[in-house]
This record gives sequence, structure tokens and C-alpha cells, in this order.
Amino acid sequence: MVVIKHRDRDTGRITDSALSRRRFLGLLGGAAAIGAMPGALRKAMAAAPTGGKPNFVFIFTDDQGYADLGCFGSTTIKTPNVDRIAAEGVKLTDFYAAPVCTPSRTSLMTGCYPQRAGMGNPGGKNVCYPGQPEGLNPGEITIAKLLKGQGYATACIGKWHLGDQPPFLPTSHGFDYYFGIPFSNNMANAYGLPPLPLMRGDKVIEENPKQALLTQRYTEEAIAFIKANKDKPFFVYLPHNMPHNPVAASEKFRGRTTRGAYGDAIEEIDWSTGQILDTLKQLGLDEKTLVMYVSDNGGTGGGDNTPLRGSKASTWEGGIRVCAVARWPGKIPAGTVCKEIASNMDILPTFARLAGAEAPKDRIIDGIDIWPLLSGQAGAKGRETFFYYNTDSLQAVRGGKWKMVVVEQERKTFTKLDPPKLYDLEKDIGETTDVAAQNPDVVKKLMGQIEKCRADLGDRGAAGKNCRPVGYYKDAKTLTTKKPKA
Ligand SMILES: [Ca+2]
Repeated sequence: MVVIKHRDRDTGRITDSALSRRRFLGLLGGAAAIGAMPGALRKAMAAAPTGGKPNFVFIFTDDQGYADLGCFGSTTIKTPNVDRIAAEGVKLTDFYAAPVCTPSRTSLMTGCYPQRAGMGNPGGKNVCYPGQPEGLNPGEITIAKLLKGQGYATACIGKWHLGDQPPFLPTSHGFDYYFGIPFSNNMANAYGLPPLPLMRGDKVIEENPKQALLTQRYTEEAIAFIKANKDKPFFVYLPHNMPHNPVAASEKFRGRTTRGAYGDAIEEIDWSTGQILDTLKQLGLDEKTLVMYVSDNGGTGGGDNTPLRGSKASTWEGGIRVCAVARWPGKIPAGTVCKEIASNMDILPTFARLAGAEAPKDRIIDGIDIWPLLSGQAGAKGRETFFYYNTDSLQAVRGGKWKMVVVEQERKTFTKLDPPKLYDLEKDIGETTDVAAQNPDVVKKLMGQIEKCRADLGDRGAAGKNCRPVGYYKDAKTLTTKKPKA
């Protein structure tokens, strides 16, 4: 039982309301119920969740389409476990990442626009390549470093893609443990590159691991880490290599969908997610753990981004707006939908706050604390703006329901638009009809934002005044070497 002191506003009489634990947790979980709570409790709730430091499990998929989850409308791929996260938590419809892997992961790790952290286009490339001297600067403060500072056990299991040289690896960026492939699963033999490395810590333990077994192996590693660290707060970052090309699923999942290997791989990731949820439940950690599931960018090839336009590697919504769900029983109200603008930059300030840490104060952090959104606080607002970059090209801005595009992309051609185009995403989520001419005031306001951002973060050919340097390692070499032909 939980007893709450309650002063009646009219009579001034103090009464006790006894609630069962179940009802109490139900109250904590209900957005509507928060408004009906006694004032002191409501205030405490708004300030911070109670009950010690929560665990975090952040599942990140690679190139999964916006519509390729049951809870985002898929009828061809079954994802009951991820759907359960949404049903028992929150679905975020307007969650943004970046058009491709490396910048997206930079945002997640640093709480910043990738350009801010020097990783918008490291070494002039769209993503990090094997043996490249550039990577995430060791001077950056990652979410893993922050949580480690709060006593968390931290693991990165899967695809890293923020540099494969010693100072850039997960174990140099705040993770106690690393297991996985440090870049994309296609960056190997077929592209004239050395064999694909599978690493544990900072050592290569295998070359060219079987792609079809990656999801299963990552799942086993994640579960083992959770079990080993069940008695202290932990942060498990699980960036799957799947469903990135060459996409593959283990035998049990092959042929399960009409969507080929892509659909099978997502159903296997869904199984993996179920295994993790089951483990948390068995260990009694459900109510102590925030689980989040997000794609790193839009779908491509086999992916389905309906109803969004475009796909991966573009700043059309289909390239950069991603499926996202989060669950924390008793803290995040069940079955809620958040349509406010949020992004993977916002994870660092949010997790930091929940863990009792502060986001870094000695540098610009672009992320905002979205706990009020996730926890369904009445009137909570998301980001006021979101800027769309493709490598170092500033292409669009979103403010409220409006998206203004200044550079339009058709395949690899970027075209500067003058005048810009304006889309009302509330009425026209597919970005079909330019309404700039009818809304000159909106265009003017958003153009001011674009100009500010251009000075701050830069734009093709012009450096931003507030960007930090990319990391550089002069003795860079690939983790594996090509075998001479026999
Ligand atoms: Ca990706």
C-alpha cells in the first residue's frame, strides 16, 4: 500500500488516500491521472521519476523502414514484441534521426547534430569506412561516458560505425564492453575491402562471421550482459547490423514473410526484442527499465516508408523520420502516441537526467530532455525546430507542422531551391504540394532559422562557427587484411 496525504482545497482537511501498489503504479502511468493527483506528488513526478537509477536498453536497427513494424502499419511483417513496447508504452510518430548511419549514430551518442560533433561527413565521406583515419573525437562526451560516470555498467553490442581506429572504438567512448562489427555489414570482401571483423572489446575475434547468425549472437550477448549486471544500473546499446544489406536471417526465420530476407530479418529482430523483454521480466526488472526501439534512418530497397516520401540517404521524410517506440511500465503511460517533434539527439539529455546526471555544460548540446513527452505530461512540447542535413548540405527545416525545403534531392543531385518549397506535414505527410506562396510569413520565419543554422553548423562549402573537430588518427589501418590469392 502507498499512502498519499491529501489536503482538500475547500475544507483544508487532510485525509489519507491509501492506494494499492498496482493502483499507485497505474496512477503514475496514466497521463490523465497525473492531473488528478495531489499537488505535492504531481510536482515530484514532474521533477523526476523516483525509485533509483533506471536501466536503459536502446535497440537500434539499421535501415528499417518507417512502416515496417506492426504498430506503424505493417501487415506483411509481424512484430508482436516491438508492438508490445508501443502498446505498453509510447509510439513516437515524429521522431527524427539522420539520412545515414554514421551521422545518425553520432547524434544518438553525443546529443548533437552530427555536424556539431564533426561527423556530418567525416573525411569528406558520407559514413566512416574501414581503416579511415577519421572517427568520433575522443573529446566528445557520449551518453555511455555520462552513464558510466553515474555507476552504470555499459555495453555496446552490434554495429558501431563511429570509427574503427583505437581512439574511436566503443571501449574508448564509455562502453565497458563491446561485441560486434564496428561498421556496416557490407563493408567487406565484395567491395574490395578486407574481411569483415567481428570484435570483442578492442580485439578482432573472427573474420567474416556468418551474417545470418548476427542477430542471434547479439541477442545472446545482450542477455548475458543484462543477467551479469542485474544488480546495478546498466545501459545496453544494441545496434543491430540487420536489416542492412546483405540482409540475412537465421534458418528458423527464413521464408516467414512475403518480404524476402528483409522481412525475415525484421521478424528475427522482433524475436530478439521479445527475448530481451522476457529476460527483464524474469529478473524482475520490468519496472526499472526503459526500453526503446528506433531505426537509424529510413528504409531503402526492401524497406517500406509509407506514408512518407523518399528513402534512406535523403532528407525527404522517408529518409530521416524513423519508427520509434519506448516502454517503461509505471512511468511511461501505456498505449500513448506522441506526435511532437523529437530526435535521437534528445536521448542523451533524457537518459542523463533520468540517471541523475547532467548533460554537458561546457559545450553546445542540441538535444532536449524529452522525458516530459515520453511520460505523457500534459502540454509537454517537443523540439521547436529540427534541421535536415545530408552530409554537409543544409536542406530543410521543420517548425511545428511546417517543413521548408531549401535544397531538393533527386538521387545524388542536390538542387538549390529559390524560392524554397513549403509542406504542411499535418495535411500532406507525403510532401506532394508546395504551399510556400500561400504562406509567406511562415517562409520568412523559417528562412531566418535556416540562416541562423547555416552560421552555426555550416552548409556546403561554408564552415559553421560552432562545430567541433572530427577525431583523427594518423596511424590508421584496417582491422583485418586481405589475404593474398593462393
Ligand atoms: Ca543505416
